Amino acid sequence: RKPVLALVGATGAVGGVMIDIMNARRDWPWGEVRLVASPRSAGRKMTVRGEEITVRALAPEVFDGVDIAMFDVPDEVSAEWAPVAAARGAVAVDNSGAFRMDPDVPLVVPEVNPEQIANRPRGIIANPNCTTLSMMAALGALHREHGLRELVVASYQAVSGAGQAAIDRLYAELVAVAGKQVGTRAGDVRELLAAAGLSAEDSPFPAPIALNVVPWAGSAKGDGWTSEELKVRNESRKILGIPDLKVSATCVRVPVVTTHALAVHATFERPVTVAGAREILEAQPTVVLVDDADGGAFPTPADVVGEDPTYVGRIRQALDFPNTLDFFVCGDNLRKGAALNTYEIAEKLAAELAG
Ligand code: 2RA
Repeated sequence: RKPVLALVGATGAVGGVMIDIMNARRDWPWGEVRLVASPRSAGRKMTVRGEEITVRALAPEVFDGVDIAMFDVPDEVSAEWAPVAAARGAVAVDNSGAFRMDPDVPLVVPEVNPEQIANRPRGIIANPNCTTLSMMAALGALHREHGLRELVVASYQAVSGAGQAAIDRLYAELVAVAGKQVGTRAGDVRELLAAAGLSAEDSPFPAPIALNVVPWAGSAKGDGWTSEELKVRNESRKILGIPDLKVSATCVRVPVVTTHALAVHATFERPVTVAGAREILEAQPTVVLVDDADGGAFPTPADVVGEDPTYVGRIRQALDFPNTLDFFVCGDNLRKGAALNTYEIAEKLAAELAG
């Protein structure tokens, strides 16, 4: 029989992108798709590949007969329910942060460490955080050839990574500043937001996000670090299989709705050339190279929204560091950064079941 796939969190933002991805997929290995959400959203009807499916409420029995259950839900929901799905015989592919650093849960990027899919004693596979994921296809390919030793990263993260409230806030702030001559005087963006009734206390961001950048993403983790910065460090080490990789990240929120960008400073065991890096990245099917800076060609988030591959450009050999490349990478945080990578893992599991 063909495998049964469940999508938990079907009515959420990433769930919606997941359904778009499923609708566009050429190969379709599934015998049945079940859509699952909180009891509040249960009963809604959603269309997957022309078939209207009624969303079921999350409960243990929805996993009976399910082979693969994809979770696009908050950490605490995954922490409770992914083990329930696994206990009922499904492999849970989880896009939350609940299991990523569990030594008994592989953290998988299919084009980097697909062999880890088989190593799942808890019946759970984790999907990386979108910030880390955005650079993994490129870094994994370069690491295979040159041996990555150190990684220094600055992120430029889209607000959709912080959820719908963050998207709504950016739109509201943009309306408040639209058409105004601001930015010449300290404090005037804050004054305009206050005048529009947008109080700082109600914002998901610790500073204005319109006409600004905010060097803070995620939650405080001590000694000045944020959760996003520590995820970049811990997850990069685990995915690439380099436990002692030296990593330092600064995660910044920018007024972009979708697509994370990262400035990457990657140091390898051996000297690397730009030409050599281009050859490696051109051979990596899930990377698109847009790299003719002198001709004005480089990736920007606006060009990458809705795209499956990650885009790389501005590749430079760092002038004072012979073993180091600098480059800029953009990845749609809701697609490869979340739904797509999860679905690609599910597809690999379906192929495994088909033998
Ligand atoms: C963010 N990486 O951008 C997170 C989303 N998981 O906030």
